[in-house]
Amino acid sequence: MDRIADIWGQRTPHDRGTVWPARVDSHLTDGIPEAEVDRWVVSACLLCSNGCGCEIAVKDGRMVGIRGRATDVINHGRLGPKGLYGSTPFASSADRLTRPLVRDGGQLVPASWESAMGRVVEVSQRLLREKGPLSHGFYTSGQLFAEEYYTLAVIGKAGIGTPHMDGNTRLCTATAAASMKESFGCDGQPGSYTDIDSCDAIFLFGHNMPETQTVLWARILDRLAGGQPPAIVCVDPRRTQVAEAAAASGGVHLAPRPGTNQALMNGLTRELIANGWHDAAWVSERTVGFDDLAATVEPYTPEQVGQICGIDPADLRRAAAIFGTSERVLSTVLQGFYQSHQATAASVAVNNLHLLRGMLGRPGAGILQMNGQPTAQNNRECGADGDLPGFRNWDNDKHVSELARLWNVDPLVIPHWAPPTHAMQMMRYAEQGSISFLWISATNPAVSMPDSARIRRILGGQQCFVVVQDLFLTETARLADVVLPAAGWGEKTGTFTNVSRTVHLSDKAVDPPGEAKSDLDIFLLYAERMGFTDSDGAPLVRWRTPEEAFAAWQECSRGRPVDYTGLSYDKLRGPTGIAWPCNDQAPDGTDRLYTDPVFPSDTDQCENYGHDLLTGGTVTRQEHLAMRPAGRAFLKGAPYQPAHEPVSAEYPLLYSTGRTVYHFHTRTKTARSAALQQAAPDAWVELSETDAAALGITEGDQVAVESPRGRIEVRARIGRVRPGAVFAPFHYGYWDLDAAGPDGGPARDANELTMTVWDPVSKQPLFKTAACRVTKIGDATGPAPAPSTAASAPPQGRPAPATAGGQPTVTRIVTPTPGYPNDPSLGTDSPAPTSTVAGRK
Ligand SMILES: Nc1nc2c(c(=O)[nH]1)N[C@H]1C(S)=C(S)[C@@H](COP(=O)(O)OP(=O)(O)OC[C@H]3O[C@@H](n4cnc5c(=O)[nH]c(N)nc54)[C@H](O)[C@@H]3O)O[C@H]1N2
Ligand SMILES: Nc1nc2c(c(=O)[nH]1)N[C@H]1C(S)=C(S)[C@@H](COP(=O)(O)OP(=O)(O)OC[C@H]3O[C@@H](n4cnc5c(=O)[nH]c(N)nc54)[C@H](O)[C@@H]3O)O[C@H]1N2
Ligand code: SF4
Ligand SMILES: [Mo]
Repeated sequence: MDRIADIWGQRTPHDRGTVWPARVDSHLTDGIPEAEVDRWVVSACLLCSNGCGCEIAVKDGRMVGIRGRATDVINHGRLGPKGLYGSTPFASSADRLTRPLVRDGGQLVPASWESAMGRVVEVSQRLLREKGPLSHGFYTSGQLFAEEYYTLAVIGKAGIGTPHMDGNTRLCTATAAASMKESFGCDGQPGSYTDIDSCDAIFLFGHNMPETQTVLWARILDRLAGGQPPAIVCVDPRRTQVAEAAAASGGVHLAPRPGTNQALMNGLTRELIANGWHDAAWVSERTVGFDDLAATVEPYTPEQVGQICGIDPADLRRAAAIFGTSERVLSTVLQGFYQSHQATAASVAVNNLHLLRGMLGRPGAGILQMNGQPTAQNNRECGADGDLPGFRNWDNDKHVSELARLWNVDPLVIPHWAPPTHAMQMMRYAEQGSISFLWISATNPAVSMPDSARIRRILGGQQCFVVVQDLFLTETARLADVVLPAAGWGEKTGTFTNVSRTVHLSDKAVDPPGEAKSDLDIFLLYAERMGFTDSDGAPLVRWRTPEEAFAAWQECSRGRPVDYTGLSYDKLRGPTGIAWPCNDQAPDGTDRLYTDPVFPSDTDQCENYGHDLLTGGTVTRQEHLAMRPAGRAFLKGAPYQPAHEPVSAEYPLLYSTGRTVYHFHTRTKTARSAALQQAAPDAWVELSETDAAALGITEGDQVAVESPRGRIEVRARIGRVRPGAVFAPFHYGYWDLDAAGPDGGPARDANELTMTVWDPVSKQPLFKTAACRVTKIGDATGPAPAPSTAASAPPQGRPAPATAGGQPTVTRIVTPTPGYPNDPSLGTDSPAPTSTVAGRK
């Protein structure tokens, strides 16, 4: 099979309430036959948050391919195009970083570890002496392993004592975490992928799952092809494959103007209440805040919402009826909400819909506040995103003392006098030079942060010493003072956790190139050279290996909702990943949370006390106590407000950005796979037919897209975005175009145009709302370089250039060995029969 052309692969239909059949996808590079593979090494795919269980093929000390694990609860053997074609080629790429680099006379020159780390430690110690801990900032990732985040968190919080630590998870799933903290008291995914197997309706809120979690979408496609298929409801301003499935399944496509989600959500909530579809008894027993929510949404009649969002009121009514009357509804939420205006309020509104109907904690009734990056969840758990490890509350002295005891340090060392500094604020401090030491690991902010020209100025300036730890000399690494070469996936061991709390182990398969070291070893080296100690003068960081780091993290998680104590590396080498909490009470893990349903909302248990969703104002401990949560969930609302940058005569179009199926972020891995790179070789912008006609633009024309912050020049795709809006992929920086970019030819990075604004609660920057104009600057020489297989395809009925060219992959439909968690004979697909009590019907 060519899995570039056939993104989701062969259908294996399954009926409502049955187990998703297994299908094993594999791909070996250069046509190597399976018999010639030396070893298969247990792992999970690291190219999105789906976390597909897999094995890495090793031959002659090289990673040469990948195959899915039939017995894994997440993917039942399947892999998507990125996993198949994009997982391994990066490793043997000729331009891997193999030695540290230091800046000398303006140039980055190779150096030994001794001298590179020596320089980092020298600057770090000097600044600690002269300016104290607040001079230090750490900006990390959603792509390292749990062991690495936990080590970094301990170094930052107990070694240095700085609150300036965050991850690119701020750009990614800070709102997922925030929405769960606001509604349930704590981060932790309520639902499970198994909910797909038994639901009657699936709502996808701002989530282009067919391109961004292709294997999860295959699970939905298989339900749609089986008996009693679910209705699909799509909330997205583009006609994505989700929207097409909505039309085909008797569901609805709501295409709101970008930036108006909150009005739409208020309309859905009002309809639910007005029609009496909520479960009044459950709501009064299990939640706090109904009356305020009902009053907040009252003005949002379908007609009013239709006006604000530019949708048909009848469609809103129909979507609400599907939510209100289906027996089991599953919702997923992602960047169309998290990166759009009023992000936390709109995502909390999805939780509200479920709470109003008591629609969680039982099979098919689930919420998936999605993640994007493969290990975003671990960063949130381990606290390298600024939060305290183990979902502890920085504002609760009891939680801080627990950590101080665990680490044997003075509680006063652990920063907890104010909320942790979020990434955008850290960049501001670095701009001003108050942060004068910034350590960036496994992220490429010169391309991926909003208003990227400003970010490049900050990182390239003299006011801040910048360390970058990466696999490649990225756009960001080029601006650094010291570059540290890291080992990547398959070259180191560690664990990570997917959207549905499922933990996988990824074993080391091959050695990293040259002198590259694992991120864990780099952090440990820094800790050792800095001489961090605990209160008794013993080394603060006492672990040396990934497994020892995992054990330390397990101890930290003990007794918290995110309990890892029942896991071990050996257990994780077994047939499948395992979902937390996993402990003495739930030794096989937990498929679904809140089956009882008791929420971690009590004042001394919760991860924070909550916020006003409109302003971001914090709820105090006293106010929280006064609400007497007693294990109940919170219903919280907010009125709709227009987005920050309205359209104008000068900038008449709404600008939004996002992804294509074939690339991962700034393409450091996927552009090094020939199949993926050829499928989407260059940037483009999608325009509606209406706007294109008005602007005199035809398919493939060269256009300038401009906002008050910048300009890009790309090809126009006459596409499937709603009139009045445009969509640009953000994957295309400059690393492979030395002559282009800010110093040379025209820019093409979507973030030249995005703005420095963030959600008041989650502090997630908004990549999906800004104003822009589009002008034709050159004639087409052919169609735009946009894939025609997914949402960037031309409108229906228009000719579509074929996107194809993947090397052959192999697919086998298999029956897993009896007894495995996804053995059809077990009837349900649950890794944790002991802890998935059916709960309330
Ligand atoms: N192929 C691929 N897969 C990936 C990734 C990748 O880079 N490439 N990255 C991973 C990561 S880190 C993430 S975070 C996820 C992201 O996954 P998604 O959130 O699914 O991807 P996006 O394309 O960012 O945005 C989703 C949709 O939001 C819509 N949208 C834009 N503005 C609005 C709005 O105001 N309201 C609504 N309702 N919708 C809007 C867009 O039209 C788009 O289709 O994907 C993960 N998977
Ligand atoms: N306009 C716009 N901008 C966006 C978004 C959007 O939708 N629109 N989405 C945002 C989102 S959701 C995300 S997640 C971010 C992603 O943005 P980035 O985090 O910048 O994306 P990546 O390109 O994945 O960068 C990861 C880097 O880590 C390196 N790396 C990979 N593995 C390892 C490892 O094991 N160790 C080390 N040290 N390095 C490693 C890679 O080479 C790469 O340079 O972009 C955000 N920016
Ligand atoms: S769905 Fe995500 S985790 Fe699974 S193979 Fe594709 S990129 Fe990898
Ligand atoms: Mo993300």
